[in-house]
Amino acid sequence: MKSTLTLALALTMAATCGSLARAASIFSPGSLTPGFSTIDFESIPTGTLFPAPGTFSVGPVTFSSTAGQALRITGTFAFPGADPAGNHLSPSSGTFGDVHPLRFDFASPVAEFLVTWIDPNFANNFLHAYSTSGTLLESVEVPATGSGTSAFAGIVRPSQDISYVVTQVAPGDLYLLDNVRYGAMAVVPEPQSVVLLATGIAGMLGLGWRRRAKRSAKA
Ligand SMILES: [Ca+2]
Ligand SMILES: [Ca+2]
Repeated sequence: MKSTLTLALALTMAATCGSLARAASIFSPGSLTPGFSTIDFESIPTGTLFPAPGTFSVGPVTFSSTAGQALRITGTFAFPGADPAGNHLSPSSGTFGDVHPLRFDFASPVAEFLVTWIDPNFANNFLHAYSTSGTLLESVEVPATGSGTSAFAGIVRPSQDISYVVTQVAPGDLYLLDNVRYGAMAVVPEPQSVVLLATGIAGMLGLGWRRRAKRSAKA
């Protein structure tokens, strides 16, 4: 019985260790699971202002200002580096003096996301991922690629536990967001490992049943 328990434990570990490595910062769309969704803000006319408290939804994602300020869709910048194109989300009413943190909520928790952060001049720009209960799960720092550029930043998790994301802005750094990519697919455990694990458990249960049956036959 001990050996079958060891086998089951080994199978469980084999099934989960690959996915634990997924809890990580990512800096490229290629690191997302294929089939992810993208919000590119192209369906909202340039110049649209969402007045204070600044909240709106695109599909299952709700964007809001953590400071209760206005949000605006602009089409001003097309910086190289990542992939900004067309419209993007400005965390301000349009005057560059009131840039503030943004929050985006997923209607149901996701396992991974990636954004295009436009104009990261300085270090200390972050994206913080939170659970449904408001626990900080993980943070990623946006690469400071410099004025007039854009950079990718995101997080992949071993399970679908990211409920919302909040930006942290480096003091004095203006920024915009575009191409909010997100995926609900968590690859834990891999299908092959599930089959192996199920086979191991079934075998263990069968062995236990046969032993009990033998014992009761002897008694
Ligand atoms: Ca866009
Ligand atoms: Ca900037």
